[in-house]
Amino acid sequence: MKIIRLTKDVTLKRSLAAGTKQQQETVKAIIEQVKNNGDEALRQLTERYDGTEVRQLLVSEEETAAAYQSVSKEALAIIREARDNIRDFHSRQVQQSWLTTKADGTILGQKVTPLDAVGVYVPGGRAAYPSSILMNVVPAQVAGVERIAMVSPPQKDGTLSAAVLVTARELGITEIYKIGGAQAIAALAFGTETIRAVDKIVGPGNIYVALAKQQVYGITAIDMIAGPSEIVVLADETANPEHIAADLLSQAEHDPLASAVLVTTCEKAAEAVAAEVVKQLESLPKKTIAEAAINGYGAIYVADDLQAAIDAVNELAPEHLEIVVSSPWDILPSIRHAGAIFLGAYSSEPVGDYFAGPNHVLPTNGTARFSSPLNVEDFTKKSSIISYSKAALEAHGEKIAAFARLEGLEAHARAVEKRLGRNR
Ligand code: HSO
Ligand code: ZN
Repeated sequence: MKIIRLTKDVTLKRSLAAGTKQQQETVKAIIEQVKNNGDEALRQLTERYDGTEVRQLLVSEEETAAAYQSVSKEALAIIREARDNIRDFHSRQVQQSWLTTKADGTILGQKVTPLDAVGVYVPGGRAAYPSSILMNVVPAQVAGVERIAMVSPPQKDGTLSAAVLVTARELGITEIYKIGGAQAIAALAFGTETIRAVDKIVGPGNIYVALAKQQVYGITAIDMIAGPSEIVVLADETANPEHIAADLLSQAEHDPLASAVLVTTCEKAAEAVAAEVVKQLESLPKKTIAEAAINGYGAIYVADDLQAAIDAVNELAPEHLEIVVSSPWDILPSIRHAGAIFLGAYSSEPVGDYFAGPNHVLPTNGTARFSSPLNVEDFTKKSSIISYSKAALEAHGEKIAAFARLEGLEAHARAVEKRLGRNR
């Protein structure tokens, strides 16, 4: 791993997948096809891109029940415990509607309403992470979303993976369609004969899914488009190099474009972690991916002091930040930009990926400067409540009418004045 002395103007690299013109065009054509031909287009596109014929798009009760045979009791218990932790954490995010009243009888407020219908995209193959299903579905359920439809591309034999079906069932999701790619996004956005349109689409996917989400945005809402995983570890001389290296590799194994960065005040720690990374890479099943990430966007920065290290972290605005220094809680107030912050020697990043409760769908690509983890609020919207009494309108109506005339909007002014007994 490159060891770099941190200077003021160091720019911390990151990656962003944009999609080629050709990919954009392909996605556009797929969306058109689904819009025009509905279910039939879905079947044709599934045959072309997933190499399988799917007559029945909706997963049957029997398929889900059968999936339980391939998931061990132990795995099921872990999924359930993680689900409960995630539910518990997210229930603290629920926002209440509120009303406030003034002496003149004015009532103002905010009404929180869950979205009616949400679509959750679950990628196929090895990236069909049960943990991501929990992270995308639980906040929607806690928000009170009534209809949650899941889509996932079928495997070559026309089925979905057992882990996906079981996780969905453990969440009480019964509306699952065997479709993926841009065509699934189009179906959720525009609806087909069998699939009703949703109000928001969430969940990770490949570049075609990301582009499709961008193209249907406005017809439906979408979540943020996730970039490759990122981890920054802020460490001093007290950190265990073996542990730090392992944590860096945990995100490196996600994607050759992932970024794994150590910012440290200790030169010796930098060297020890670099050596450990090389050593630990050797035995990793995903060595090729992790190695590409480490050599690509991986780096170790050595800072002159803790403040310089903190500045670098804020500059990076990482998806995940681990603070592994002697007093991590003292640093916390200085951290302004990070999706999830892990404090102390035992808060390894995967604790948050799977189990602790906070969401693992986090802002990437520096968007932690202005975005938050996926949360319950993402599945609600608000309506403002305004109720004026006669006394309130009489007290303030003239000013409102005057403001309207300031804007040259006479009809606005008259609407208010009519109620003040002034007819023009
Ligand atoms: N660390 C990933 C989420 C994940 N990890 C899923 C394991 N499974 C988000 O950057
Ligand atoms: Zn992860």
